[in-house]
Amino acid sequence: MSGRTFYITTPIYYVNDVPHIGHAYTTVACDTVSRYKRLCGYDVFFLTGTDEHGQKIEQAAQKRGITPKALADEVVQRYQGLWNVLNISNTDFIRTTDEKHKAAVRKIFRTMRDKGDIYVDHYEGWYCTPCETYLTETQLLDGNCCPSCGRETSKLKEPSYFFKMSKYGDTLLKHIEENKDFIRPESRRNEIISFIKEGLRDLSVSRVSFKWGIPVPEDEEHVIYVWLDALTNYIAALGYGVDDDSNFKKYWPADFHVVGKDILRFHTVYWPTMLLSAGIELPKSVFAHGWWTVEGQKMSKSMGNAIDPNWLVEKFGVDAIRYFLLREVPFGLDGDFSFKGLIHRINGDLANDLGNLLNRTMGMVNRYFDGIVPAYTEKGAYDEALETLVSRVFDEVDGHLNNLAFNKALASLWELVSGLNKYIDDNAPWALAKDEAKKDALGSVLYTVLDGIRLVSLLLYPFIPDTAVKIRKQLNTGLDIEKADEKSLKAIRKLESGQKLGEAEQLFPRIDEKEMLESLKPAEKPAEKKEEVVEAIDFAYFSKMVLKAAKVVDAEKVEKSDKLLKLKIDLGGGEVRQVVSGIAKSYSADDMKGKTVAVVANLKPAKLMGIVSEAMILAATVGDKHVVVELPDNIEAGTVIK
Ligand code: ME8
Repeated sequence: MSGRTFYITTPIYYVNDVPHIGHAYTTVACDTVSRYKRLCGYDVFFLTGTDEHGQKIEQAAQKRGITPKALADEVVQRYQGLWNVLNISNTDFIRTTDEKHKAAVRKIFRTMRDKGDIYVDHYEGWYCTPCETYLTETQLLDGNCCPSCGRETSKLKEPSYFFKMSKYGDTLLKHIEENKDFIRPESRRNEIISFIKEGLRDLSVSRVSFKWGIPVPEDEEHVIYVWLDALTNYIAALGYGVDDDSNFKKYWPADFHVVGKDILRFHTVYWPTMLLSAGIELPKSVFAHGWWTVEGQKMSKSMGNAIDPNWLVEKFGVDAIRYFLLREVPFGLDGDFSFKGLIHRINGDLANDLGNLLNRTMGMVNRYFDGIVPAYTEKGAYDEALETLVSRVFDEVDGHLNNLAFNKALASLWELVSGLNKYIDDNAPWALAKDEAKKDALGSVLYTVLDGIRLVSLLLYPFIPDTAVKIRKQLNTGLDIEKADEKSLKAIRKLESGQKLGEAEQLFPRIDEKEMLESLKPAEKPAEKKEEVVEAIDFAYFSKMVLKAAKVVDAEKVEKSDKLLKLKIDLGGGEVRQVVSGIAKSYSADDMKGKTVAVVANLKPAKLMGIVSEAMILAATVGDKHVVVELPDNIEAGTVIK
């Protein structure tokens, strides 16, 4: 070990969602750099983990009727299982419910407070009582309505600790301007610079409106704000805040925090100002990668199109998925996951270019040398050009990987794959084989290609480790990939001669595109099953609900809302009530007039966009479409439904 260290992190993922290819992308990318750095002799610490506190998780657990910790314990296994399936070589997996994490959060909070950077004030925000969520002004719909339930929110004030983030704006700006690599890619850097230049505000860093979190030291009424909690994972995993902080001394500052563009601001404004306050060195680089869509659509739980990577791996193999994610788009840009694109990459790059190179070479060594690796005895006319290519490709891959330019690194590596295929064509071993006098030349050519394949396998290893190992098995080399080091990495003619090749095995069988696309028809594609646990209620509970037939006597659209209709309903016995209903995308006011509908008649009145609603019309909901529950016209208004 050279003593050089390398520390890389993924975000810690929320446990109120299940892993999809977006999460897999970041983690596979970090794994690739980690493996490459280890190959170069670095002592690597690669961290991933889960973010388990906060109101959203508390609510998700509540919905399932389990504790937040039980929910986290369950979802964490999905992440850990997936990282296993994807061959992720992380050094540690941190959970924000780990004791060492909590200790680190308490320590950083105390350090910031001791510095005089934390004070008590009031947090003011828009609060949706049914959803129990604070919302920012920009999240509100139609004035001050909640984006998830449509109900009116109210302005609430609660006591909160604040972090004097504003104090560090200038220092941070200077740091960003002086350290070009601190925020990457460049376009994102400019975005953050503008944001800071607008002036930083102090940050509310505690909440009293929910309980699931780390209590503020010495004031347990408050829990620490989730982002302060979560960001601290990067030093907590190294032992900051516990007795043995040798890893913190050894690996910090991080070489890369790799994140999606969605959470760049937290990592390049909140986190560094926290560190400045706590007197801790800043990370060297935060890299924000782009966003994946699936077949052109945003991935989301509610759309049910978040593809389960486990299923993808089962269907296409782990290395095809790893390769596709890293090859398809530049790391800082957005990308689209399509099955067509995936199949093209598999058939083109992996089966054709790489697979054929290995197959045809193994075939010729079997044919002309009984499968024994020949010796290199004669320099050929094309050898020097190939040597130059090898050297260039190794240098380029190194440069690209140090900049997280995975797609460029793979494009360079494929130049070597193509270069080796061309080397075979130029030397035409099949012609040399016809002349016994050219046996040495033939052996040297095939040796050079086999050794070239060994070199390719070294650079493939960080990206698609299983395939690299399979290739080495077929070469039957005793050289250990993991024992390579930077200096000898690109050394040529290291492959042994005289050993028998291993069994030939096709690396990536070609996929019949039409057949595969056919087999992926909707039923099978979006694999993420939604698990809804429905709580059983007893009859007494049900009978508290009063359901009645009602006649719609009048209806009009609510101005400035594309979702709401305001209706007057007759509930029999001369009782007419006003109802606001979110069905305007499916029904016009005229459609509704005269209908006999089913309503919940004893719901507490609520205001929607400032208009009082005194009952609720029942409807079947499919996406944002509604079909109201209609009753035959001869059912009288006010008839009870049981
Ligand atoms: O934000 N395309 O967790 P999270 C690309 N807990 N990457 C995607 C993606 C997509 N469509 N969807 C998700 C959190 N990601 C916080 C982080 S860190 C201290 C706390 C990846 O579960 C991407 O890396 O919402 C993104 O930043 C991350 O998942 C968000 O994961």
